[in-house]
Amino acid sequence: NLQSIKIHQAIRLFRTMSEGKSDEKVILAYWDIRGLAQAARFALEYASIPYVNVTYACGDAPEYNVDAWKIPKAENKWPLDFPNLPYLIQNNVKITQSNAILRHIARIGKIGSQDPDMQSLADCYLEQIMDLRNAYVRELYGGGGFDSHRKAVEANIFPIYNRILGERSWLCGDSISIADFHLYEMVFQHNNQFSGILDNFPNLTAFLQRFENLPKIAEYLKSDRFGQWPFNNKMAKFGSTKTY
Ligand SMILES: N[C@@H](CCC(=O)N[C@@H](CS)C(=O)NCC(=O)O)C(=O)O
Repeated sequence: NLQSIKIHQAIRLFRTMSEGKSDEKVILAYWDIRGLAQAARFALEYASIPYVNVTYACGDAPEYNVDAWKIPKAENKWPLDFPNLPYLIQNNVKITQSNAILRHIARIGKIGSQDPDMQSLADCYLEQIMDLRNAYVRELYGGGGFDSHRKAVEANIFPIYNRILGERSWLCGDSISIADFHLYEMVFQHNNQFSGILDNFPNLTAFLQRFENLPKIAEYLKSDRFGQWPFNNKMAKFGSTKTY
């Protein structure tokens, strides 16, 4: 299964790519979890871009050994200017930063409106969703203040997305944008952890369904490429084992 391979196989593949012998276009690498990479995986699937999903595994408690990534990071064979996870390699494009990766996928896959005004709106939402993720991640890997996080999301964040998605099918209008891919992931995760959180937000429930019904996404969710990864890594306070 080319979708989930080990790093040494990926390096071999990359050499073949550089020699122009491979049809495989993109390497996307991350921990073997959904985390910061899942929106990019959805976007690659949606745009039918062939990709190889490289995963690194974190060791179990109490050590949480990260050598599987620390060692290749130190060797930096790709080479990346700022080695991190996720990273994306596509011939001469070697990038980190999950939002840069999403935008790259949107550009090469022509995802969403090509109008610059619309793309700027998508960028705005994408960063806003990243703020939500970062607030959530602070509790998941740190404070564990899930009650107050849930209350803040219910009071201040989901009402806004629920309103927007009552006015149009996707965040930016009739066509999906990269921001929708990350919003899906966040709404899905919150709905999984916080039972009933969508009760007052029917447009978010409909949005989850709409996303899952996209033919390419539906196909992916049923395929063996969909890894059924846990949401978070092993040291997280929630979602370090599969909960959906
Ligand atoms: N701002 C970066 C954050 C990347 C990041 O924090 N990656 C975490 C996993 S979520 C990691 O383990 N990075 C490996 C490292 O720091 O070497 C992004 O959006 O991609």
